[in-house]
Amino acid sequence: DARLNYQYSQRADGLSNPLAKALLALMEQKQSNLSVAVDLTKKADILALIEKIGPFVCVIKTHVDVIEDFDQDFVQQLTALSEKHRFFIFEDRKFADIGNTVKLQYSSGVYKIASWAHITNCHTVPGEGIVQGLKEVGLPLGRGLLLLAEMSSKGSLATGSYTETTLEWAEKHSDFCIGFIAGRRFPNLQHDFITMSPGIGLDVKGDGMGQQYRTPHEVIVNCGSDIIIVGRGIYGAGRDPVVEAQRYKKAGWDAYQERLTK
Ligand code: 5IU
Repeated sequence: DARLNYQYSQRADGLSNPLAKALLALMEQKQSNLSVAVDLTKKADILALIEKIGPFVCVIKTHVDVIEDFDQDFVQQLTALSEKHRFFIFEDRKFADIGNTVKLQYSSGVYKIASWAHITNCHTVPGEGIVQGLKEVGLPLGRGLLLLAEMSSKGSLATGSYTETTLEWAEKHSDFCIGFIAGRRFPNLQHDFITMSPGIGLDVKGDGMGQQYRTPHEVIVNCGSDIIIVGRGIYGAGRDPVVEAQRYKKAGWDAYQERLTK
């Protein structure tokens, strides 16, 4: 796959979605392929963490349904931080219902995800209608979707023909699907896509609940992924998030540089 030797910014031509192009350009500008998963439960803790690590990331990944004091003020502050530190917001919602229902879940309710999250994602278990439903809401707003082609957790059923069909739907909806959550780049696709990989850790191999960690070098150099997603490796107990964010940013960027010259 020749695109593995392209710079992120050079790959913008291969993706039609404007958000995807902007993300690739930003990664090159900030020299960051690091996304941080901020799985904390208090608004103030999340915002304080993002204020510290924002300069080092291209994407902040949220799970807003774990925030105890979620409100529209959180959304406003998060949006302000994304403009101040220049990162994109990815709500890891993992939609998993029929098209009509996910349209409502994406646009409405308490969270109104489509109104603030640049990127979200979905399972493909319900069939292609889930992509169609989310696209009706997200595309006019300039949003992008990631399909869960694989998961990092042990025993995941997203493999084989499930993964293959997921790739077909991404090709078919490449105006809205900007890429995949997966542990590796998928070769021989017609369009280019951004691959984002969770389950990244430099110090530990797992969490005792099925999570499996690999290093930035392994996923970016050996497996061709584009963005590393790191959670507890950065904000976990006893860690200095600024030190760790810089460490993972460097590990991810060094791996990308190594890939370019391979
Ligand atoms: N996440 C995974 N694996 C996946 C998908 C999402 O770990 O396959 I899709 C999420 C869960 C968590 C973050 O929000 O990515 C990883 O956090 P840790 O680095 O703390 O394990």
